Amino acid sequence: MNQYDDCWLRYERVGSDKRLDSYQRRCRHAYVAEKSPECGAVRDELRRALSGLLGEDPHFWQHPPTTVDGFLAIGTPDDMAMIAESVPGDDIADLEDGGYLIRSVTWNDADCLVVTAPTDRGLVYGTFHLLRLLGTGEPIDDLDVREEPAYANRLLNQWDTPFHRSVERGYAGESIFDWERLPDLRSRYEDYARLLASVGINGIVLNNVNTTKPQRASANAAFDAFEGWQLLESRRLEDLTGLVSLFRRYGIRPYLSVNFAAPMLVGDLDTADPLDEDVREWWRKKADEIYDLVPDFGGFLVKADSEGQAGPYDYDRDHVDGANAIAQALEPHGGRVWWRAFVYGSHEDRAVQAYDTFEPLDGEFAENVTVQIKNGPIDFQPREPVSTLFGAMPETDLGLELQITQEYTGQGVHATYHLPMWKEIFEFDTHADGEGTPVRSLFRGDGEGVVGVGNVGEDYNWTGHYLAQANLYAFGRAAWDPDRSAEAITREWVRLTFGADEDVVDTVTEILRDSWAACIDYETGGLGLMHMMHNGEEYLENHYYPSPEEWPGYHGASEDGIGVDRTESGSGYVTQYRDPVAERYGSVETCPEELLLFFHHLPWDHELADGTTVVQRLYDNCFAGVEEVERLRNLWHSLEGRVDERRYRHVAERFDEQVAQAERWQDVLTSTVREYSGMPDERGRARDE
Ligand code: BDP
Repeated sequence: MNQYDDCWLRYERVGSDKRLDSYQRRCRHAYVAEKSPECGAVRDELRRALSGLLGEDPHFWQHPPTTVDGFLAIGTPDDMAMIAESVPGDDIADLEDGGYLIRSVTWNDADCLVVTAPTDRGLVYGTFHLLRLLGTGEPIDDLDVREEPAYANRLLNQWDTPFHRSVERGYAGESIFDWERLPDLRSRYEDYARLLASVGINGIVLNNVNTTKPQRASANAAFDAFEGWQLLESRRLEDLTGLVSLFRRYGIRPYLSVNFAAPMLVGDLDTADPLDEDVREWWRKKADEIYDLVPDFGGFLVKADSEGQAGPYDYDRDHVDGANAIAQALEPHGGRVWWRAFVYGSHEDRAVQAYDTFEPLDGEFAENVTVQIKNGPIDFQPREPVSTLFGAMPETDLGLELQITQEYTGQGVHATYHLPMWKEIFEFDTHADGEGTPVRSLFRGDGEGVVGVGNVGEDYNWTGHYLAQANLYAFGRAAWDPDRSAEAITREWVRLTFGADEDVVDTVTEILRDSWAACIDYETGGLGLMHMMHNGEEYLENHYYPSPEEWPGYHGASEDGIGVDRTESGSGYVTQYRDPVAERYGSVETCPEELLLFFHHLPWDHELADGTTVVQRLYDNCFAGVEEVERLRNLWHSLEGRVDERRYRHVAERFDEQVAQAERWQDVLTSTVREYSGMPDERGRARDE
């Protein structure tokens, strides 16, 4: 990685002399345990990082040095007596896997730092935490940090389309994985593992959830190229072993997306019926084969019965039958099935589907099945209400699926920061266990966790847009600790990425903070409408341009009003929430304005709390969204000369495109509103006024 493209792992020379002094004293000499692959990764990272931060290479010792003023010791208490003597074993004994402790200690009169953990993976996270402190100029002379992850599973779903070097919904160039050349490894794989581990991600699903060509016809070449099912072939599995051992060094377990019909596609059975004994046997043998090659394999991710992918419905079975048949094969090896709740069905209102399918199955899934649920009931829209399934399946392990990549939020062009959205989701009170059961309090079991659909590709800057790096960073940090404030996570990212200049930190933090709300305004009008993006044949333009006329069912606009009736007398979606949430959303008076038209179909002249009509608020929000993007662009312009030219230009050019695109949305949405309602913007701003 070069100095612009190493994201938040830049390790620039420490600016303050005072800090440099203390960092050098405690970190220039290092005594790191040797035994495991993870310890090798720790040493490599220290070598890279400390030479950058301190301006000199660290000196590694084979024993605790006695002739220096201070040193850094990294290992488990079993690895080294010095650590066992300086940190009482009880202090770390009950830390969760991945947890660690960083402490400033005096040992033999030397000023030391200890990074210790019960597991080697914890040492990797502890090291990255320490390097984050050095990278953000924090004091380290009096450290007593004790950290553990909130969720056991923090997974990245890489929607890589094997053998085609493409990434579904990837806006950062080709895929970084070159499957044809495996087992050859590229240095970029290791850098990717470093980026993921540095924010606490502990598992990666290496390929796209779409593993075969959809059964429905598609004129779109990109959709015809799904061959991910082949990764279960023996020769492909053998090729994987090098790649996964590289991720192993960073504590990251590998997973594969598999096709439900694999026994037919990869094997030679003539059915994939989950209750067929040959099918179950096929999965068992396949699992045995995988675990022989990859003992720490995490398991399978399955997309079944949606968008043309095979599933249990093909055999008149349900999702419990489907998931459990595969899970029984992984169970003896400690592997897990992540079974997606993204399922199609017969409902006219898609929002109703997931709950309707899965809630009745609660308690029937095998112990090693996790039901992976998208944050909202539709599909990664700029803003959705939280899925009704959260908190509704207490007897089932659940995973929360978030989208890091910006499929519906401006793709590789717009600066749209997803952390404020994720915070809203985490904080949402499901009332599952009475008041005070926020989404973030769920997923705490060993088989549960948080999953992000990735945004990394072959582009030199990894994420297509420099500011989109923040989404990857924030995903990992929030999945580690959903209680940490958005402000703190964001400022940390900006400091590590753009340096210590406080004006830059304040400005970029403000841009990121306000970017999501702007996107909601110009892409939806801010009252809960969604899914109005073009869905054409040009793959990359898919879900980018405005096209409300393609989606009458989602905006529900007619002469008499706008919005979709999801109340009890409408599609009934709202009744899937618990009270008082169902009551709050179900009544026009109490439904929050930002979701009003998601739940209700209202007359154009319906008055909102402040007396403004629905139609006028839509106009106002669409225009406000554009103004806001212009303000954010100006903020970025104020950084000219303070951010290096390369990154400054890149972001400035994208902002120009974003403003143009926001205007386009504003034009299309306001003229749609105007056409249906016949009511002009009372401030006379619409294009054809
Ligand atoms: C939709 C995407 C599509 C994915 C699908 C999924 O447009 O590319 O395959 O979700 O999550 O958002 O399976």
